[in-house]
Amino acid sequence: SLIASDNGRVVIGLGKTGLSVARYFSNQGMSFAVADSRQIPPGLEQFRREFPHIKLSLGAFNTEQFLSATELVVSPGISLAEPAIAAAKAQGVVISGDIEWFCREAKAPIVAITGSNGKSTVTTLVGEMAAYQGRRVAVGGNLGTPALDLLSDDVDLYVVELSSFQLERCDSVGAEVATVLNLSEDHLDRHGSLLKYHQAKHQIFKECRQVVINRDDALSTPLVPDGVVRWSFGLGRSDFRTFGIVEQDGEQYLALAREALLPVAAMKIAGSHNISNALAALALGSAVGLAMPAMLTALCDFKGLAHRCEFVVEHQGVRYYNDSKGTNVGAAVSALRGLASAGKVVLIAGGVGKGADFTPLINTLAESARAAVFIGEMAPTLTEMLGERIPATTSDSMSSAVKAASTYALPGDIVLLSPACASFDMFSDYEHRGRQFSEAVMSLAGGALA
Ligand code: UMA
Ligand code: ADP
Repeated sequence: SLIASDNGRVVIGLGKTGLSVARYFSNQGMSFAVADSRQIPPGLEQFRREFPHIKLSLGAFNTEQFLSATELVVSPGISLAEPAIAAAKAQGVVISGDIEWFCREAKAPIVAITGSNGKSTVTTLVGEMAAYQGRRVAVGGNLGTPALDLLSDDVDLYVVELSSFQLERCDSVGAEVATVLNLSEDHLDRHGSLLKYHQAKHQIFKECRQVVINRDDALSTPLVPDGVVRWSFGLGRSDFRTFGIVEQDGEQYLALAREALLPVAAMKIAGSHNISNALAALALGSAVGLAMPAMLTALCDFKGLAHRCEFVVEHQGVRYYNDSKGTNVGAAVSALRGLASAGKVVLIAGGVGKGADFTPLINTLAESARAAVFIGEMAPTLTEMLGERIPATTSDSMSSAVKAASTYALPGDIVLLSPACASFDMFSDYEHRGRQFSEAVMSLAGGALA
């Protein structure tokens, strides 16, 4: 019947992903319906314009609709534990996501990148490397353009950043090369445990032809058959098919095996985590046949992405850095460590904690920082955990946090926003949070943001 065919496939979520899935199904001439638990989802207006005749259900999910479907294509922002979805899954309804469909359809090789931190940086870098080489590359996924919107016959290489939520609902990626850059706690509120989060991330290796392993993080090592080609990177010395660091005349170089490739100082991105990101990008690029000169030129030119340890301004001898994308404990710890060699840090942190253990952050703060300013939901917990080990205070807005931080900072110090938390208790997203920080800093410094 007409109703049954409408209900055959239900696209759940009408954000960026839902819209891209709708476009894809519609281009394929496939029938589908769409559901979103919100009354006014972000993609609503555009959906009504592009697909006036497709059935759309808004508000509380309808369990009957999901139970009678053949497949639910679930957006990453929605948990599979959502009762109506879990019930359908238990009844044998197929669960998939946009990445499953993307991987089935993509004709060109895929570079698939996940990890707790550094995904966007490495994805962008590999994309730039491929572009310098003259490849027709498409870059997106969890970063930027949704994967299905990248599909085109003109593309000869896909570079996609994949989140744990996208991977958890993808059966088989089939990448040319796949990597889990690193693994530390994140999103435990959704995945329940580090093990589940680890399992979701490792889905990226399903049916891949080559892997890139981080020698400094055992949790990045995949269980894959012997025939799969292995590359690796790490901050130690390197060997055959491995990227690492060598020292020559007192200077550090990025290296392949024992061969120095590029002085670390020639790159514009700083911090040991970014050296690691550069090596990962070299390994991924090599796996898909990019030539060294193109890759090294891209590494030299890359200025880093906004909101990732981004330099804002120097005011009264204090340098201000915006690391608003530092949204988990591992990221904030590596930002703190990465900048510690350049000066004492006053850290602004806090927000939505996502069920993480903040002990590593508190210990790093107590060991090396000048002071801390805590914001958002996690502020009371962080204040209590830190105790009297270094000076700390709480602020209820970004502008007062920046003011407080500037009072603690001495000439030569660094004020760093690296929240270790999600932003949605006080801001619409990490970019909004980063912009508010930069604006507050600039008004403190007596200038306006360019
Ligand atoms: N939502 C509902 N009801 C619904 C559907 C969604 O309440 O029926 C809510 C979700 O709970 C969530 C929000 O809407 O809070 C967005 O969910 P979505 O799945 O519709 O999001 P999209 O707009 O499709 O964006 C998603 C990714 N978002 C998430 O995974 C939360 C984007 O990554 C990604 O860029 C985009 O697809 C294109 O691939 C963002 C992100 O924060 C940047 N990712 C997380 C991260 O990087 O840590 C994983
Ligand atoms: P993701 O896309 O995984 O969130 P980004 O490249 O956007 O990663 O970087 C987010 C933040 O994570 C950075 O601002 C920095 O604080 C931290 N970071 C980046 N690369 C690494 C890394 N290799 N290891 C640990 N932390 C990192």
